[in-house]
Amino acid sequence: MTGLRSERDAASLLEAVRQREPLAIARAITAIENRTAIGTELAVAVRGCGRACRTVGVTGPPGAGKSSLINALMQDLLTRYARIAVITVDPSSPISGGAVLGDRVRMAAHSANPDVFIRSLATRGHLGGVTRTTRSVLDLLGAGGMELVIVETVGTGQSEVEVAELTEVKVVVCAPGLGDEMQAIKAGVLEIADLLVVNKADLPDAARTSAHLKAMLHHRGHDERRSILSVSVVSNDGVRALADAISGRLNDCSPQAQAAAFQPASPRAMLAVDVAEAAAALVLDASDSRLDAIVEDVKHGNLSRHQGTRAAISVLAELAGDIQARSRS
Ligand SMILES: Nc1nc2c(ncn2[C@@H]2O[C@H](COP(=O)(O)OP(=O)(O)OP(=O)(O)O)[C@@H](O)[C@H]2O)c(=O)[nH]1
Ligand SMILES: [Mg+2]
Repeated sequence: MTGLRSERDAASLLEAVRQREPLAIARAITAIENRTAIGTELAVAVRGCGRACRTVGVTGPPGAGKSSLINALMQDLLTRYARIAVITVDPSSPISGGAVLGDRVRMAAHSANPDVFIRSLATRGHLGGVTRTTRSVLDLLGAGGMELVIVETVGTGQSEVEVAELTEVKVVVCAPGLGDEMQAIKAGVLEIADLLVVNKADLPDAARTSAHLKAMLHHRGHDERRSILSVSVVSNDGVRALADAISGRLNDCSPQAQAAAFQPASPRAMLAVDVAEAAAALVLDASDSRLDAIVEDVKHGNLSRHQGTRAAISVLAELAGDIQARSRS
């Protein structure tokens, strides 16, 4: 272990991340997820490092076969990218128990490979928090020397689109036999797709699913000739073609597009991220009896989390005023 004296020490943890130690990377991600003081410090220190790695988003309805597909693509992708990380983000559930276990099992074939890092993010489902945490984790993985990061998102809502926007190439996976799976591909998800995949092509209904998807593209005014890739993890058909398509898309990405994947949508969004980080640091570090009281009230249910947040913002505003007044005198 290089210089990892204590997991409490952000500088030594960052050094170990830069030495590509998997344990240090895992610990640093936990700190970022839990928004501890060290996590906040790390997030600031690695900001922008995500530009060092290429990024692919894999998204689609639950059970479409996203994890199985990533597992099947891995061997091929490892010939092109020396170190690969897979992170699973489930914005819809606070604790993604079953899905996480399933993903682990499906990617078990690669979990012993030192060049593959697999991690599920237990996002807390805060507004904007999913995106911010994922962005910081991508930065951290960049600092840890990953060449490719694959982000799997479960769910079909707006936060999924936001997470996908952090990646350069977006793959949308669907499959037959998911009931009303097309309904699950809500507006926005289809629009962001660079590559559309119908997985489980070995199932009899796969052709109908492809036709349905094509009709839906047409209905929404998309170029219906946009290719839909048919893949089966079971028979391995189309897996190589999908790996080629992903690498091809990544190679086509201009450096500007790559950098844009790491830019918040607007300067105001950037300010929002910075304010949230500064506020989080203050809440964690300030010794203030009013903040302590709010924490207790939320803990005991006297205030809802929302009310607690509003109350904390008022206290932070007063604290910020005090700091300003002191710097003026
Ligand atoms: N027949 C068939 N089954 C598949 C194929 N790919 C995956 N499956 C099965 O589909 C189920 C779901 O696969 P997952 O890889 O967990 O799907 P997922 O999209 O990652 O699921 P969540 O992470 O829970 O949203 C599993 O039982 C897989 O074995 C395929 O190509 N053909
Ligand atoms: Mg999965």
